[in-house]
Amino acid sequence: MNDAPTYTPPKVWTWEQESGGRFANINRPIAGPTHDKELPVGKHPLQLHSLATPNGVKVTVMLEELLALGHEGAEYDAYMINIGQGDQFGSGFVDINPNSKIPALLDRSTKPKPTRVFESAAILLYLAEKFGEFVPKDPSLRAECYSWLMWQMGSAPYLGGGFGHFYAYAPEKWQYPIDRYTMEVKRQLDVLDRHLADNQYFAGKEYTIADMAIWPWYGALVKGTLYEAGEFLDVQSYKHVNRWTDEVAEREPVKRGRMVNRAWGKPESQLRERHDASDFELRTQDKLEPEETEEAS
Ligand SMILES: N[C@@H](CCC(=O)N[C@@H](CS)C(=O)NCC(=O)O)C(=O)O
Repeated sequence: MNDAPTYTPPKVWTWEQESGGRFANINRPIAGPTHDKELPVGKHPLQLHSLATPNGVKVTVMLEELLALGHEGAEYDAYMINIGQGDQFGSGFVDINPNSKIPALLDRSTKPKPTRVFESAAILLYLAEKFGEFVPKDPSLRAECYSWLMWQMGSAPYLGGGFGHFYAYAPEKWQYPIDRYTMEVKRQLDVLDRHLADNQYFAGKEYTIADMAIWPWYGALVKGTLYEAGEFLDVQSYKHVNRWTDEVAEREPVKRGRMVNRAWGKPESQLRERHDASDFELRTQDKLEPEETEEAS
């Protein structure tokens, strides 16, 4: 056990100071907008307001997968919400997601009024239903797909809010929460590994929205790109998760989807706003700001 000082909670908690650690500046105990800001509106029916974090990537991969299948109605404008600067608390964004978190989608094609969708799994299900894709037709396989989709939504907060927070973002390293969440995340990886030992994808032979939801989180984790925790978690030992991660990563729509609303990494991997399929060729950051790219290299 560690010897961190213990804390006696007061009778009633009050918000007196930032709790410390990375991202502390965007944490608040109240909801609602902090400032007035309209959202931009593009030319397509689907308007995505997001960022290329794992939750954001789920949706851009789905949209690129739908477009790759020829669904023209899935064309979309993707605008960037900079969560580090508090864009998620602007009034226009809060109107489409009262929970102030990316991703959020506005479908302007619906009558009599546009449809807002927030929570990444709700967006995946909305798009799957709208276009009739990426959810198995067979009821048992569909149940399997939904089960893994909801598994991801329930499990990732332990990975991000628990393990990631205490291992990478908290102001100090405390053994108790790191042990607690490392144990849980390794258990989760073992759950995935055992399932993928006997299944190509989460719902069997068919690639579905369950894979799209799990891949940006657990795929990044086993490749060591999340929280720089690859060695600590011994991610290479989860062989089947690694096999599946590599297979999904090879898909062209996945390669495109992960670039959208990305504002970090190699300039050629960043398509900060997407309005057209040609943007992947013409509007990545190396093309928009070639001088910055030269300085960075
Ligand atoms: N359950 C939500 C989680 C969304 C979420 O946590 N988004 C993060 C980025 S990955 C965010 O917007 N954070 C900003 C904040 O907490 O203020 C979903 O799956 O859509």
